Amino acid sequence: MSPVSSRERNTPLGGPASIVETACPLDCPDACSLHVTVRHGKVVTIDGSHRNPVTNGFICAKVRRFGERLYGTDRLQYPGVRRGRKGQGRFERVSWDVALGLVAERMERAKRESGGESILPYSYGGSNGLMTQDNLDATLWRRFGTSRLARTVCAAPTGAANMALYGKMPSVTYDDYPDAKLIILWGVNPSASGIHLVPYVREAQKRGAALVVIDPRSTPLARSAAVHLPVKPGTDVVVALALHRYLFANGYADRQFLQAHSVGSDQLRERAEEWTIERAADVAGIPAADLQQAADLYARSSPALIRCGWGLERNRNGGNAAMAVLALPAVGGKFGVRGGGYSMSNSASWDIERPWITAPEPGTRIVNMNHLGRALLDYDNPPVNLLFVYNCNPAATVPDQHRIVRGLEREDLFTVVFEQVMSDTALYADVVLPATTFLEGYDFARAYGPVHIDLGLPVIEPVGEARSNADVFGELCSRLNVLTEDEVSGELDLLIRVLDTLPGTVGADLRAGRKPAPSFGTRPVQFVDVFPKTRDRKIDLFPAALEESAPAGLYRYQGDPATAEYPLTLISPASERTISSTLGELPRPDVKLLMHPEDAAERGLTDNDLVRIFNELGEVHTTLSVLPTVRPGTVSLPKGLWRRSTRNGVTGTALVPDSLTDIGGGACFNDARVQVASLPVG
Ligand SMILES: Nc1nc2c(c(=O)[nH]1)N[C@H]1C(S)=C(S)[C@@H](COP(=O)(O)OP(=O)(O)OC[C@H]3O[C@@H](n4cnc5c(=O)[nH]c(N)nc54)[C@H](O)[C@@H]3O)O[C@H]1N2
Ligand SMILES: Nc1nc2c(c(=O)[nH]1)N[C@H]1C(S)=C(S)[C@@H](COP(=O)(O)OP(=O)(O)OC[C@H]3O[C@@H](n4cnc5c(=O)[nH]c(N)nc54)[C@H](O)[C@@H]3O)O[C@H]1N2
Ligand code: SF4
Ligand SMILES: [Mo]
Repeated sequence: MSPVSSRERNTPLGGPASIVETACPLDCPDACSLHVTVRHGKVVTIDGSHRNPVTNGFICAKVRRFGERLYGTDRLQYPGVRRGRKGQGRFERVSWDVALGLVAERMERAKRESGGESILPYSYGGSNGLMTQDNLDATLWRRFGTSRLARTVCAAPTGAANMALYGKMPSVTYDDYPDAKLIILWGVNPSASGIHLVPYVREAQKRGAALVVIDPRSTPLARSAAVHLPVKPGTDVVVALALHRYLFANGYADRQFLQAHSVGSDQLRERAEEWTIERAADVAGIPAADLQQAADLYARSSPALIRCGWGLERNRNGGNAAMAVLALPAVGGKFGVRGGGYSMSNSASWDIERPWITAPEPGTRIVNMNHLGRALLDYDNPPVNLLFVYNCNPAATVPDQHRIVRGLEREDLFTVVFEQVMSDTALYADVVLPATTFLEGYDFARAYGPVHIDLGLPVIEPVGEARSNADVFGELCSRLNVLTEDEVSGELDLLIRVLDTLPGTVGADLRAGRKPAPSFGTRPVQFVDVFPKTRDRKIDLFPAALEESAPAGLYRYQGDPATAEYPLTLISPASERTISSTLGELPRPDVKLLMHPEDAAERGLTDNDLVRIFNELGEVHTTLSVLPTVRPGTVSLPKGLWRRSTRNGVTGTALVPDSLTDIGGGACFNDARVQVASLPVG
């Protein structure tokens, strides 16, 4: 029996024009409810619906354009086998049977000749729903004994800090922002990266809350902040330590709370000791008076809420920055009231185990995904001979682009890319497999800002011969004989298992033939309704394991990697045009490097000049935008560019070293140090 009534499935595919209610699962905190108009089986418009009050009828401009991805010239419609040079993108259409037969045969050969670890499955979030990752793919890789992947390109440092301090306790949801009297947006730009938070921040401001924004750029919300600290990227750890020192030194530390609910506050206090307001302000390149004002506001306000974003984690000091920032509400005694505490990724709030993956994890080699280039070029014992990429576009999004491309060019590497579009990575495939998008299948959208789960329905039939991850990995599992009899083996099977496992009412609604409403979690008050999920339920302010593993120890600043030759910091924040590199194939206005007027003047550059941005790893050619919306010494390019979006087919990730963060093994995107010069014409 299908768990979905035929009415739900037929409406979208039938009549000449119908409206389908679905949900956006993409890697964005908001998980919007969508209203999709379909005519003659094709998507015509995509808009926000009111079914989910957080969405409130509006969505971002990029997903409104998703139809252009569905039917665009870059869409992959059929399996293909490479016929040209690697990177050239010439493929011959083959059947799924031939393509999957070839993939299975090459996997078996790789395992026979060099062992399962010579196969590297490479994936990240993709569509980011429950159906599209960590399901049959996980079963396949585990049973086949491939290398394992540490998925660290994002949220690894902040995640590790949140786990170590609080065991990833659920955090403040959007609904409770209006209760705050002070909101600190720390390394986060909701105006681009989670637009539904903005109205809640505005509502809080309307009710008298003060806003502090800590960001090297003057983002839209920074412009209305009581205090904007345009810190030098990578210096957040010292800024946060100065706040700790101030709280401890001036009687604002909540000793009673610390005593009852934490361990390690003395060591934290010791490490903070050297960071006076003046010294931290000097290192961060901000006025000491502004930092003092932020410290006073934080010390005296309640409820005080810190939204810790991901902008502060993407550098060599990122793990300790996240530790120091997330420790602030503990020291300041900000928990225990609605609107107080911290707010981070709420992705762990539902505690969704995946009981349908029964294969145990093998003890095979772990490859950090930020070292893809090295893995392809340097690893031996065994070398990586087969790379299987899905849910990810590493040639565009992972550090050290040139090294990755050199790896992908290896003639003796067999590369499978399972993708929705002919991405920068797919161009290097030996076999390309076309994947469905979230509008062509079922998925579960999990919000990680607010807390809700919503069901995504197939709005249209798959375009061309595109197939879902569950379907394709299910077939590979059976071709390679890795499933036991009672295991989930295909898409429908998986859908039923997920429905059985989900908390809330999504599953029940669906079975009863009701249009499922988003299922909401609670609005927990930290230290009233929810507590740390650490072993002793206490906050561990000085986790011994991290003190040992972090190169300079906990709460230590490792300095700035700038040199005289490459003095400028290149950052690459989320933009309104793409989600990471998803939708980056669509036409866009000329991509520009943002630079402060002082830096431009120093280099004799003016607005709209053609420039080269370069360091020892590579060189990117774009036009220049000279504006004071970024601090001097820092320049900015959008994240997620495709190689076609710059003048020379090289993007910002080519300038990013593949070094790792102090905690969590994360990517150091914002440790790119560069020089910028005018590009001679001709
Ligand atoms: N439109 C859109 N939305 C997205 C995404 C997208 O690509 N596009 N991506 C999604 C994903 S995968 C993620 S992880 C989130 C990320 O969302 P955010 O947390 O907003 O992360 P970023 O955009 O990387 O950076 C946020 C801000 O940090 C600033 N920043 C850079 N370096 C530093 C620093 O060292 N310290 C401080 N304090 N600030 C710094 C940047 O200027 C930027 O304004 O957004 C999600 N939502
Ligand atoms: N310069 C710079 N680069 C960055 C960052 C930065 O700050 N600066 N931030 C990084 C961040 S925060 C992140 S999260 C990473 C993300 O980097 P990636 O993981 O590469 O994310 P996307 O670029 O969105 O690529 C996901 C791909 O999966 C495909 N896909 C989607 N759904 C499915 C599916 O169901 N099946 C299959 N087979 N494929 C699917 C999409 O078409 C898309 O091409 O990028 C990072 N890159
Ligand atoms: S990307 Fe975010 S804002 Fe845009 S539709 Fe999806 S959930 Fe909503
Ligand atoms: Mo991310």
